[in-house]
Amino acid sequence: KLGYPERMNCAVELIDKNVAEGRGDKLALVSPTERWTYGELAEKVSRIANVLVADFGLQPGNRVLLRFPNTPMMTAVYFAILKAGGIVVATMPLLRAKELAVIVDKAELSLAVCDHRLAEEMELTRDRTDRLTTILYAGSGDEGSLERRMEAASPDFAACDTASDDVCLLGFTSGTTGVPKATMHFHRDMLAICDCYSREVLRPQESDVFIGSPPLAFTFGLGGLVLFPFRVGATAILLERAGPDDLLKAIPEMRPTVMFTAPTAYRAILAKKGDADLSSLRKCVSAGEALPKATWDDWQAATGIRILDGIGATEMLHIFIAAREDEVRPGATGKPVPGYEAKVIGADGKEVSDGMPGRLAVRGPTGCRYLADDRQTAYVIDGWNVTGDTYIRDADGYFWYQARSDDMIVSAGYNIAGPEVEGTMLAHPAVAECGVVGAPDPDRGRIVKAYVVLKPGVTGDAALVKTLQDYIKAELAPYKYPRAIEFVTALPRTETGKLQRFALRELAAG
Ligand code: 3SK
Repeated sequence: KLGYPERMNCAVELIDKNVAEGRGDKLALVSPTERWTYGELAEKVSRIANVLVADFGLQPGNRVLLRFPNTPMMTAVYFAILKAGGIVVATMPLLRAKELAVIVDKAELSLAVCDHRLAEEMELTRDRTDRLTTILYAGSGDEGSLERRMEAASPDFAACDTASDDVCLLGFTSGTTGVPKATMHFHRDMLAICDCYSREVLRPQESDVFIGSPPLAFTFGLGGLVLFPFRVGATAILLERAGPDDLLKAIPEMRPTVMFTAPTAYRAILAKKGDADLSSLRKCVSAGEALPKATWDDWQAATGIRILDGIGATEMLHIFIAAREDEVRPGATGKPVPGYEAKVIGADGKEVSDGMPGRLAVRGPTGCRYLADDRQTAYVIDGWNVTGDTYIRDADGYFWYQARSDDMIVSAGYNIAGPEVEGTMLAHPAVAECGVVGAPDPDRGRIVKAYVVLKPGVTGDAALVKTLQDYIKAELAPYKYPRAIEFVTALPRTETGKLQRFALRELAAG
């Protein structure tokens, strides 16, 4: 039982409470150019809330578009909207006007707060939709900019008396299919992910310093880089650019202790690490995609750290299956996070036996509430969230990822999980990245096709194709080997780093 009060504003719980409990002088946010204590952050949040209400007429329940790279100012605006009872609609910084206009129309947004460096695409968005009437820019230094208005605003703001089940966040996901959906989350959900996944599995301390790559617009990043540290009064490092090279530079300099990133980044960091000092890290979390055992092993060999894998979804807000450090079973995602239940179901909706593959269904304190979307009834069935992932649960209760349910390849009657072939391929010394999909085939219906990015200096020729095929046949049941292998320079990925298998499938279909 999480037992949150009926009336509660998560901005008070996550920001003001730190000040009230004596952490006003403790560092909350660090970036390459800024260092804000909890006291400074709380004051900025209140000033911005005053600007939004007094200058822009923000009312409780109004939605606000947020366009920023990961910065302290983005965090302050985020919590200001929440403190004023508004609803945040944060978007990936790289989105284009065409994509933004879809979000603006779907969420019926009239007000945006935007980093001035993203102004060009923001203005193009305004040209595409009549809804968006007001854009407040931050960082421009102009007369009407957010910072100039903050100077004139009061540092005190009484938090809106929200209900704990008032919506505070609309999380947009285009998933791996490309058609955007908005998921609604409550004030209490923001705390629930801290008090379930973070408190029970990650177990951070006040002395921890968090770092990572996911954008705050992606709820993986929001939880890992803001909510989890703030819930325990820890410190978060925010990097606007957080690719492998940026992390490799920042970690030795800034000495973080907890890192959130995705499997691709772990592999890239290992490939480029050299003698970089990563010794400050004590916990590393991976999500966003299945973590192949080969990546887990390589990271442990290089750093001594046992990566905490997890599966989350924008629909669930954060991670719902994971394993504590002392319970990790490499290659398995883990067990349901305390507070959540999970099961594996067959096509008839009934639970399948342990060891059998089926669709993952999960329920807990957070869950899917799509905004005006027919797909709600397919996602939530009898109170269970059916996430679209195929899993096997073993006799010890560990959940083993197989594939996205639509990524299973049926070839000559065999069911083959593309990610299993990918994970095995990645353990080959010539392979840097790999994506496996079904390609149409007149005889077998589909064949397994692998798109492979090679490590620098390796030549992709017919001999290597044969070597890789023989290698897979030796490692996995031979019917799973990729009958077609194509060498490519990069794989198509979503902005959150997930492999876009639908794009590979289209490519494979010709
Ligand atoms: O979508 C995901 O992969 C995810 C993972 C962890 C936490 C949150 C999310 C949305």
